[in-house]
Amino acid sequence: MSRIFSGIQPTGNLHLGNYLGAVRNWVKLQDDFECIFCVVDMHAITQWQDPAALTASTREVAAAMIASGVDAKKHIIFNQSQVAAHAELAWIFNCVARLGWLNRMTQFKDKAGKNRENASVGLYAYPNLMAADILLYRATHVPVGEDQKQHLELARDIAAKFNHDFGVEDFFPQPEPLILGTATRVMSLKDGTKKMSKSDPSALSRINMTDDADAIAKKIREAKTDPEALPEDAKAMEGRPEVANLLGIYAALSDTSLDDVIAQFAGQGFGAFKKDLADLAVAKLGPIQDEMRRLMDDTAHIDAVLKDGAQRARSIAAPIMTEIKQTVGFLNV
Ligand code: AQP
Repeated sequence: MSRIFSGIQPTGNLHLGNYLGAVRNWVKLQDDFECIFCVVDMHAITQWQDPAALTASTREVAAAMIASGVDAKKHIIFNQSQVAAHAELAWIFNCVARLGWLNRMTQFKDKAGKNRENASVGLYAYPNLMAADILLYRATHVPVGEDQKQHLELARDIAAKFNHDFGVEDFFPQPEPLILGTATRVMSLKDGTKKMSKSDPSALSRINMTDDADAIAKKIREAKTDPEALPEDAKAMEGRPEVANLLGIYAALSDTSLDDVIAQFAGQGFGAFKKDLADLAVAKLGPIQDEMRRLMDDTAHIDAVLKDGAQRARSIAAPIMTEIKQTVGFLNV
């Protein structure tokens, strides 16, 4: 069976975009793939994280996966730092990847911003760790959003260069991107040209997975729109990114096509639509959020799930890591 690796950073504020763009789709992949889902805490610390908040967010992301329907017995859920081989392989890949390759990574430029000199070395080397995450398990498929495509390309380049440099053809597979038709790119509720993001300073820009019904309704009510009525067709939506975003969220949450949602609300005002959208979001997210809360109150259970997952992840990784070390020429591995 083909193997999937995918991850989410426990950087706080897990949001509707993480759910509709990632976790919800993972649930659908479980029947067709062997899945390894990782709370990537080592990626998270490439930017400063308060230690207690990191611990809490790690549990929150795991709870969201379980509450959304990921089967932690059949598949693997664990937090990255429990499997030391991620760091070991990332170091080897630091020595395989070329500076020129990393210099081209747009996410580093975006995240480092103007203060590049002050960014951590970890943020710069982040794509090498991501390549290690995937290749440590010889994963064949990686569900990726647009923003991660460039990093996956880099993982493919690293795999090919390792195979070539050490004369081990096909040792690492070329991991394939899994572009999911059902994945929705959710944009900020305050700016339809920016993706909904954990790190957006405006709390009103995103719906957090921990928001209650009132908070969800308030954020949708206050979401940016424009003075026009809702569009009559998809063409009339052009140049109205905030409107497209809200309609897209409605379509994703109701599992209907965007065209059907446009037809349903064509010509109406935003008041009634926003109320319907808020009711839909509360109805769909509510049961998941209730289960998340229950799980987060039972930290011993979440910790046990993550420990069990890590143990199984280690047992897949260990023989592959031994082979990698032998290939590199490390002694007594
Ligand atoms: N707005 C989004 N719409 C759809 N999918 C999204 N994802 C993130 N934001 C959206 C998907 O969620 C998964 C986990 O993402 P991540 O935690 O690795 O970090 P990210 O992509 O950098 O997410 P954020 O929320 O934007 O975090 P910050 O603000 O810390 O950078 C990925 O599959 C991602 O595509």
